[in-house]
Amino acid sequence: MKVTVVTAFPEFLDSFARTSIVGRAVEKGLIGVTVVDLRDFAQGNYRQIDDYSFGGKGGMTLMPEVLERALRSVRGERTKVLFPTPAGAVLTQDLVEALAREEHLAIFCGHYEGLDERFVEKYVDLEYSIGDYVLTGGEIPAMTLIDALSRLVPGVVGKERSVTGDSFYDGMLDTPHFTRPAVWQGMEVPAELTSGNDAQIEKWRKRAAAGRTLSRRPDLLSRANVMDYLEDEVYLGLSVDPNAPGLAADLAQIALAAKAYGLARVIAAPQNREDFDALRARMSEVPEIKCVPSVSRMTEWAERKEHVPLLTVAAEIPSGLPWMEAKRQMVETSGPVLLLFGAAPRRGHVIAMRPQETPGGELPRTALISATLDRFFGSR
Ligand code: 6GU
Repeated sequence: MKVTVVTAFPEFLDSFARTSIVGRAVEKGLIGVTVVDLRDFAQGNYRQIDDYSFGGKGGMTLMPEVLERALRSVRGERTKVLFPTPAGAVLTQDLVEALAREEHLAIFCGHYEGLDERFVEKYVDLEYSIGDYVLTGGEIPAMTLIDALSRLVPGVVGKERSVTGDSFYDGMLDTPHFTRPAVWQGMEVPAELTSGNDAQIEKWRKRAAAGRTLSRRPDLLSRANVMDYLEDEVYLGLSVDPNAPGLAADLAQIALAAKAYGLARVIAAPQNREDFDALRARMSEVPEIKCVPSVSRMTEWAERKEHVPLLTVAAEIPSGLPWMEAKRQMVETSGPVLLLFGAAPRRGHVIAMRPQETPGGELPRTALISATLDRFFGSR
């Protein structure tokens, strides 16, 4: 991966490209960073690169012909041209990951009021912002992007774990970190972390990450895959009509989807207890699905397996919560989860979830269940 930064303040980036982790990555040839002085492409005695903005209040704008000459000198076959500006699309980890797949990025740093819009229109592929505040120029946003890109290049950051375990992995915030001493100014490191028990440590970290995300950045939750942040297994429950056409084939598909999203088991119960034998007979070809006589037996079965009370998220309840709120409550609560379609148990801890609406009419159940699983356990 190669990055070229075109700037009127090259010395600002020079030390950055030579320092710390990015500097080491450049030195090792893992990432190429070239800094180009925009003034080298200026003409005339004054080496002018900017001029007053038309209709502005005295602000300056970088001139299109200077920018174009710089671009001609740095542009390769597959160069993506970037312009950092507070008016751009906000830079997210997703966008960084997409840009990391590019061969060559050329970042044009604006100053003063920015770049002439005609240059932007003709040559810029992406305008990005690093947040909702205004900086004096694009150099810091250029360094921000290079830093974020460099840690995705294999070999730049030590252990793979420190990349994937970080904030925004699976869309959740990072867990808090502690080091020695175990007690500092009367404050103790959480006992779980010093326990030496790997399972307990992992559980604490996941809970801490989930708690932080819920309280600080609930907006991240809609896109996050929350599977790893739940304490126990997730079961998929279905209340079915044993006489429905195509039932065995549909349930076999649902079982595949459940497995793909990391759920523990699919359990089916007939709508009427008397139909249990009929259900069992029809489902004999789909052994991966557990059949039980009723929804309450379904919850009992899972609770006996998990040794703790179950949280049931009952989908398809018209008076229920929007899925996002159901997801939030699911992460907030601990214990195993039953995601139940078509019924709600009468006892236990139940979160009722509204049926998903689709604008063009109803989805077949197999598709609806896959779509729901993706909202909870899909990777971004
Ligand atoms: Cl990309 N540029 C400037 N000048 N200010 C910003 C920014 C970019 N992102 C946030 N503020």
